Amino acid sequence: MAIRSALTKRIITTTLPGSRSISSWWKNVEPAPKDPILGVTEAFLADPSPDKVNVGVGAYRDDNGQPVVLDCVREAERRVAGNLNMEYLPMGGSNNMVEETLKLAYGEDSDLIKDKRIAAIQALSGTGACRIFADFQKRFSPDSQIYIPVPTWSNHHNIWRDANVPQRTFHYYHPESKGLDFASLMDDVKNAPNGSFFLLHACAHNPTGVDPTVEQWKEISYQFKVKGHFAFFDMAYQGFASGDPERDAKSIRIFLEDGHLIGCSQSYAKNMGLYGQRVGCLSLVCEDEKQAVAVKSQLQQLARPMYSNPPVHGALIVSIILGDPELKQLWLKEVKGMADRIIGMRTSLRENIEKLGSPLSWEHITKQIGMFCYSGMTPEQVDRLTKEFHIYMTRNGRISMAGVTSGNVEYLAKAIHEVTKAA
Ligand code: PLA
Repeated sequence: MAIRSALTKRIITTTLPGSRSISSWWKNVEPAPKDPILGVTEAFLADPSPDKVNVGVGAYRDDNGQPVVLDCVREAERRVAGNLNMEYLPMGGSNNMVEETLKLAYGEDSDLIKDKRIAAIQALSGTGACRIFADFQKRFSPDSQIYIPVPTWSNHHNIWRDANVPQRTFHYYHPESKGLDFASLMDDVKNAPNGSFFLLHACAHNPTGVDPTVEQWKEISYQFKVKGHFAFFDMAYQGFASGDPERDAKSIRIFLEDGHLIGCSQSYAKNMGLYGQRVGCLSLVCEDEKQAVAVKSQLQQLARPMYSNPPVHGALIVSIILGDPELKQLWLKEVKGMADRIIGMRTSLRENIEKLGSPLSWEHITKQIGMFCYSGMTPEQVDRLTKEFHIYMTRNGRISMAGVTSGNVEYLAKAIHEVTKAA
């Protein structure tokens, strides 16, 4: 034993001629900065306070603050139990799941689906779909850039950075009005070089909760047509904006009506509550079936060296739910239930802050939609909320309304009033 440890020590510290010291491989590695969203959950978990509230990550909770597994998912799991073999899925994932998923984005009776013009693969949830697209963009349009709204989901920047696609930004949010800066957005669309790539949030924009109106989407689509831009839709919250997935796909449908060849990332993390199952879909509309076959084969080739093929369990759950009309109805009801609870909490949070006599306007809490409220609080105010009240949220002032409950809304309102009343 003693001999062995002495030997190990020698191996670790010996430097052979011409080689580097064995112990020094990673000596230049500095700790990575904390993730602005998932880092909040880490800090929340480490806080022993019984009062703590997590409104950081966008994860739906019931009114008791508990994570939710939808009834339709429970039923699908019952049907899976014991019937699932553990074989690999194809590189492009479950064909059933992909087929059902495309119907949600492109429409039940979409000609694009019938004509097999959509290249689509199962992806590792929305993040994986965005990442495969970013890699595809780099590979097949190597000199292109991506235009990203200000602000956006923080991970969009990481995804396109790691895919080595240069990033540009376009105006989106107007801090004073706490609404859409439509005029500047349109200017940026017009001023971008013809044929630019744009990342658009299909609905329930994260973090602002501000979406263009139907009329504005039509104008955006028209201008994209004039400029020959490519629209990549990230649809991570289908159903969370209006409570109805069909209505929430309106932006995409407008672009399709105008004949755009769009790209789309879909995720079941939020609307089916399948967060950790990592199930989603990447799709690209092509000119014809032949092109779609080629594009799909290339998407699969991007997946193969990265993770080979996607996980099977979540895909099966989605296929079962969407493939059974009764379970699908149940799902739609449950999505609406989640969206409605969040809308109720918006009203309650606003009323509670106003009741305390806040000198500020909190109208935007109820005007904004989807999972988040972009409160307008400063990073310093958020820091105070965390330090003094054990309330955890991202430093950009984003409140995950999905974490607000009848039990914590009053406490949250008081704390927000406390840190903002002198502003
Ligand atoms: N796109 C947008 C706009 C998102 O907000 C998120 C998740 C995703 C994609 C990816 O989700 P998925 O990979 O789990 O399908 N945003 C969360 C979580 C909910 C996160 O940051 O990962 C958020 O709190 O912003």
